Amino acid sequence: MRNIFEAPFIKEIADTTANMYRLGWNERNGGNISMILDEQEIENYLDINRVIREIPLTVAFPNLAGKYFVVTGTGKYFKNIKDNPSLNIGIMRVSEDGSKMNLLWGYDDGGKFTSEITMHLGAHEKRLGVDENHRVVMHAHPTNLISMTHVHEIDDVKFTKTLWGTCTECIVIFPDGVAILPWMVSSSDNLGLVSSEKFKDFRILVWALHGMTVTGTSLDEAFGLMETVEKAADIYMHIVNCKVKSSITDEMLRQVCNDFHLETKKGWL
Ligand code: 2HA
Ligand code: ZN
Repeated sequence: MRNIFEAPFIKEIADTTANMYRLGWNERNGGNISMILDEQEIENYLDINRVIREIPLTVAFPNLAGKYFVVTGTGKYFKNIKDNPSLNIGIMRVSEDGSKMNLLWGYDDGGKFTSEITMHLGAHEKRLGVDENHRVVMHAHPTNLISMTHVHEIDDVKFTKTLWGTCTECIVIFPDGVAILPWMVSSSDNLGLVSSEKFKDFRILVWALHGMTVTGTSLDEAFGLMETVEKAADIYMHIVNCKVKSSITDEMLRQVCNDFHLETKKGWL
């Protein structure tokens, strides 16, 4: 067996979470990440037949049975993952009936997966339905994005168009737009299930007065979506109370879409 602490997927999660912490997106235990792993990717590093513990889920996901995930732990701090990955993250396989997670590695202190697990597994299920290369769900609390939800209308089209309007690259990075949900109690199955529905059509979901969840085929891709949305929200918060003299119009957005061959949602432009 190879040393799992040197596995590329552990190193990548550790580096990404440290970076997110450094950017101020993941205070205390804020935020969570889950990533699909291939069996071939992990069997060099751990015995996939040795289940340490079974951890029940509150919502079953039979469509994900047999899939492997690395998931950040509930109550754990992103800033601590790099120095102690096996305490702060876990590797699991979804049980045959989809009602449990079989722990194969990690959560050394008896811990378990993030409190947002229903949203994570629901998002994985829905994104896999539209993109077989989908792998990552990433949730964080970026300051400008949360600030924006205090002062902006909570509406998918209006919120997306404000973000697209802040700087020209936005529509290039997320032509499929941003979904936004009004405030709801966090870490609940209800929020998880309502959120999952949004991931049928979107890679980016904002929770008003809470934060943002993004999905992607890699940690880099998900991170890139998050930093682009947060950058746009930062610009918005800088200009919202200024006398604006120049803006990106729908016609300009249409020109970008033509030149870059981008598809946005029907009727949004
Ligand atoms: O993990 O971010 O949404 C703590 C949270 C809950
Ligand atoms: Zn959160």
